[in-house]
Amino acid sequence: MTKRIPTKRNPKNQLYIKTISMGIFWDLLQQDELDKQQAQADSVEDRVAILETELENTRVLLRKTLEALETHLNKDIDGDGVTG
Ligand SMILES: [Ca+2]
Repeated sequence: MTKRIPTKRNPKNQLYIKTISMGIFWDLLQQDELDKQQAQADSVEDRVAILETELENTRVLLRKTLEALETHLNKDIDGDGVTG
């Protein structure tokens, strides 16, 4: 049995997390669409262009996820001195 770790919760924080979660959900849907395009792309140029878009989207999604996690835990995870 795992022990639950208490986290600092407040309504404002929860709303923020909910909003960020929806953004992340849409980002994942967009990623799925890019995956389909990637599977259908014929030329190397097309594939590279799709991969570049995917990389940028992944970076944005990683940043949003990290910010949401830092806000939720109220902790600076990436060491930039800022929480959230
Ligand atoms: Ca940080």
